Amino acid sequence: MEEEQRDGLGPLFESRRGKNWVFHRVFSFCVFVGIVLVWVYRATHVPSRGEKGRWAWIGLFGAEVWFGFYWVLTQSLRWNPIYRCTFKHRLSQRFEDKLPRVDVFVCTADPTIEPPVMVINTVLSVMAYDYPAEKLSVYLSDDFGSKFTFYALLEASIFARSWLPFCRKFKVEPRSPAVYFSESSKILDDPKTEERVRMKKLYEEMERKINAAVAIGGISEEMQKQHKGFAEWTSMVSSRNHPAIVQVLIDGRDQTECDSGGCSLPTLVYMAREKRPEYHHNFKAGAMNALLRVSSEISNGPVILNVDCDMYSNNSESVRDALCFFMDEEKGREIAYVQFPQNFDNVTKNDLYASSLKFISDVDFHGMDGHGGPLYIGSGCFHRRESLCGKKYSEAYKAELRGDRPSIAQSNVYTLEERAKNLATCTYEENSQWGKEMGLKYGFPVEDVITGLSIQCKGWKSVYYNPQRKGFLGVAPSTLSQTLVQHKRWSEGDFQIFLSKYCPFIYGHGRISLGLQMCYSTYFFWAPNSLPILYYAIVPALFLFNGISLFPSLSSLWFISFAFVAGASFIYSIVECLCLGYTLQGWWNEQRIWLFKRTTSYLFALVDTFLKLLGVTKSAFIITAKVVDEEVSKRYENEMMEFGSSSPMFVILTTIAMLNLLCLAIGVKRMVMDEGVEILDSLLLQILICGLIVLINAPVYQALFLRSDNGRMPTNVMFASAFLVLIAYMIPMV
Ligand SMILES: *C1O[C@H](CO)[C@@H](O)[C@H](O)[C@H]1NC(C)=O
Ligand SMILES: *[C@@H]1O[C@H](CO)[C@@H](O)[C@H](O)[C@H]1NC(C)=O
Repeated sequence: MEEEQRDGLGPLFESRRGKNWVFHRVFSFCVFVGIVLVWVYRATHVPSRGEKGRWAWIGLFGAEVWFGFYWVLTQSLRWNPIYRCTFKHRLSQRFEDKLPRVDVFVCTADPTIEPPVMVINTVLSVMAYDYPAEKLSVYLSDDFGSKFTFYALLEASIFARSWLPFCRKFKVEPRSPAVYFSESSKILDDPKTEERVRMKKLYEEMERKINAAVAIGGISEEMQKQHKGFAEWTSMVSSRNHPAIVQVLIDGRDQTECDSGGCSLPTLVYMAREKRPEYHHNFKAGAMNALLRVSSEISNGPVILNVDCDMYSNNSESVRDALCFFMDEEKGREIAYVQFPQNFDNVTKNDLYASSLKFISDVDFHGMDGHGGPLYIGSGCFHRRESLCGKKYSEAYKAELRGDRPSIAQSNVYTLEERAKNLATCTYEENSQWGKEMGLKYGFPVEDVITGLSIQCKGWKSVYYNPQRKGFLGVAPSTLSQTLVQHKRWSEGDFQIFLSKYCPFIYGHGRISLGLQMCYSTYFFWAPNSLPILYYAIVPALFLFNGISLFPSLSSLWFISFAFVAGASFIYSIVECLCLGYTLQGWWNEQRIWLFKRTTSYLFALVDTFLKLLGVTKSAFIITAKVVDEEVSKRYENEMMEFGSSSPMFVILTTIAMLNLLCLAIGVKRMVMDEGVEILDSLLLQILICGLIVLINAPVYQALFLRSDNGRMPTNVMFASAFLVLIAYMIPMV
């Protein structure tokens, strides 16, 4: 007992430094020496004027200077990793009756891409947090203004009355009913679990009703009579043109509202902010800001959790975890947000599209945490309301997570809804600081990253919490084009930030540490990374074809510096991947997607950014689809790469693959025939580079020549690439 009391006095969280940092620094130093030697070699061996390959050489030098520079930046991510753990029992001991209110924001934008059933599963999983219900409020922002999403949420509000007590009684985990019932099929066979079977039936009945309504495209009159909210959907309402809709589906203040176990329920609110064609809606940032205002009127929780509609909570204690950071007496007050990693529950065994983002979540973000805190990545993130609303950090700041309930909260639901609607209109933000100094920032495709950066620049810290058992699980892209398009959007948004006045080296100068500025830049430079990689993937091959050497020969001592830098990086990445729990095949897939992203997504992002700067095109926000057809998902589960559409990105991939294959085969054959084997000595590195690219592209050749299913490479892509390869051969070798 005594010990427990003493234990209750300790900090609410602890930070631990990574173990291998000394080794890593020594290793980095050695690689750096290797890189410098490569530079020296390039600078001292430029072919003289008139000699073939002079310009190609200078280009390679440029690429290698860039790689070296970028490599230095990435070292910041591994320099000082920090790992966190929390003590939830101390939180309960000290604060159980003083816990702050928490508002959860779930955002959805399109019911065809994000089906209502998926959305309400996420909503139910967060409603079921192990947290006092009267202090929990859940808001769904529906940017499509879909009647079906509203209907689904209404059904969920009814289902929650049985689901929440059920979760408490059986300590259900995870608390997304769809996931729970799909995973625990075995438990359900147990005859003792009658109640679970009943619950499952109830869930399936709800799911059926919602899907049926969506399928026939209408909601029965009878159903519509059940709730006044349906009256909002007059014939004038369309997804792009409708007034603000705010409906409080469960009013948590109402003592008579309780679940089947007699306990109170969390507040549940549906919001579709006003949309008018003549007003720009600012995508998700606009929705979040409307939520910030609407929630301030209804519950005004000082802590906000933001999740995407496909990211269900996989741990009912995550709120308490996050509060351990905010409420720690000593270090809590400077923390503005607690970011959880984005994890996914539908990644295949070998992570075909490298969509688990393991490096980002298991390496990079721990590194950033050591420099002042991770990025805000738009989902699975707990915020202090004040900092999200633009408050600067100051030493004098008292970290009390009180936040009064809005006085209006005394009034009846109808008044509340009307007040809230006025906060979600198109004109509300005119001439205000919203989108600039308040709330999420407008004008950037990655509104979350820029908002996180500006919060950190206001003096706040952030924390990365990556527990063993993941807090949030979402749906990863499950086709190649989805993956590439998603990365195009990210890299484009990040690069735009770099070019704007928020460039971390300028805006962040003196506000955040140099290490953190470097960490941010590693993401912001994704797009420009494409050019040197593309150069490396094309030029050595073409010169190999013509028998011109651009690298030191095997007999030269300089060879060692190239071999060391490449070899050491490869081995390091294999070991790191295996430590992170990848399979060897998974590592190889990661390398492939690494190359694919750089030659397509990032290139397109770069081009689009410049077109936008020149005013040729405008931004658009593409949501990655969360559903694909059955045949496609079968191929995904079998780890068969999905091509199948005539995307210009695939033309580039195919061109690079074919070019390297032909150069390697024809070039090597011709040289050996004409000049004997000795010449290969001077071309060895080029052959290795080409060979590696060929190996990595194995699935592309397969899709081109061997497959007959619908996921193979379309014929027109093949012809377009063949044409491009021909053109490439006509480039004079200078
Ligand atoms: C992942 O999710 C997609 C989309 O819902 C689905 O098609 C695919 O089968 C899932 N894959 C796995 C391995 O669960
Ligand atoms: C999700 O939660 C369950 C427990 O409910 C756990 O067994 C599982 O490992 C978690 N998933 C991940 C990816 O951590």
